[in-house]
Amino acid sequence: MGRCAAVQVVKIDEEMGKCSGQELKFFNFINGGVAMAGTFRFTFGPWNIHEGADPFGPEVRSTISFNDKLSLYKELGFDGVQFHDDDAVPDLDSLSRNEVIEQAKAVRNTLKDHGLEAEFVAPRLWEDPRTIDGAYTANDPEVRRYARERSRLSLDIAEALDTDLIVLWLAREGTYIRESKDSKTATDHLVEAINGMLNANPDIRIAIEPKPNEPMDHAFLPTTGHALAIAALTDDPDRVGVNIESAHAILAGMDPSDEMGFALAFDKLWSVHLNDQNGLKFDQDKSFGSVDLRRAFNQVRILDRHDYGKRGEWVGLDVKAMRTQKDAVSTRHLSNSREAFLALLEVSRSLDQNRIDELIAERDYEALDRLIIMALLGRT
Ligand SMILES: [Mn+2]
Repeated sequence: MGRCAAVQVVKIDEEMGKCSGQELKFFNFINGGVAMAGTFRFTFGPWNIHEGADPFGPEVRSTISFNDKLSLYKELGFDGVQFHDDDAVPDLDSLSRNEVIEQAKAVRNTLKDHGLEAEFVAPRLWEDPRTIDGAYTANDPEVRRYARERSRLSLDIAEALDTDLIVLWLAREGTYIRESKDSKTATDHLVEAINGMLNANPDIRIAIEPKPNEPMDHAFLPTTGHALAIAALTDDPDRVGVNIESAHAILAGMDPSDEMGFALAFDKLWSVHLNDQNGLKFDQDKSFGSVDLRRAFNQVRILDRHDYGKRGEWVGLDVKAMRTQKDAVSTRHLSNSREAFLALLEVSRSLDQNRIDELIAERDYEALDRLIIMALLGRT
């Protein structure tokens, strides 16, 4: 946090040098228009550029090294990097705490060389064999202890990378069968784990990323409401918020923009994972807006209307390239998602709010519906 609006203005001037004509038109529009409202900075995690393996087939693209990925960020229009703990420090379980910190500091220098910043660090607690049946909520106390220790290393990595944000995607904190864990006890264990992090570092903030299922049948913190409610049970509720992923909200049967609005009302929306999802199936991480343009529009609109980004929050994309993409075009999902966000932002800001207010006052929602559809079709 703490990145002021003035810095963002400078950023946007830097950005303009490498913009398309259409984007320049957009920047001119906002610079001359709505009082410098919301200039957004974009981020993604290195896992968004990947080899294309899925549960039914092997890798189909060559591996791009972490450093080579970093050199792609700027040209794709991104200024920030999201990290799993082991994206920053591979094999951290086999290293001493000092070694972990040293390696993370080296990554921070590499980021600086690329003109990039770290947005957050997320402890990856779902791949180690010990965490097969959960990490913080495992029935085995030794596993829970491992999870808490690894999480504390994430705090060290975050500090070394110059970010105060930890994201918790609680992948295996749930059940395959109801009787295998007690949900009251599991909630207590989650609070205990979060308290361990809050008390280990007084500056760190924790953003829980809710998801209702996958890999588990049922997850213990499926929605934004659950995440904000558990914050209230912790030792420092002010330092526990959310990272809302569009697809996860859709999988929970929620509208992502409503989830975001709810978190914004609590001042707890500290990160987003924008993407899209085509109905109730496996988590797809499709490009932003690729399934439901109006749903994407409403996410952009709620973020922009309530000054998301003004206090340093990043617009995070969590999108997966289709397996069919060839190597040379395997990053298009990222630039396309960012472009969709900016185009939808332009649509949102071009709307005649007075006319919308009139239609709301008249309760003529058919006319409002048409106004939005025509705006999305570019027929205003
Ligand atoms: Mn996802």
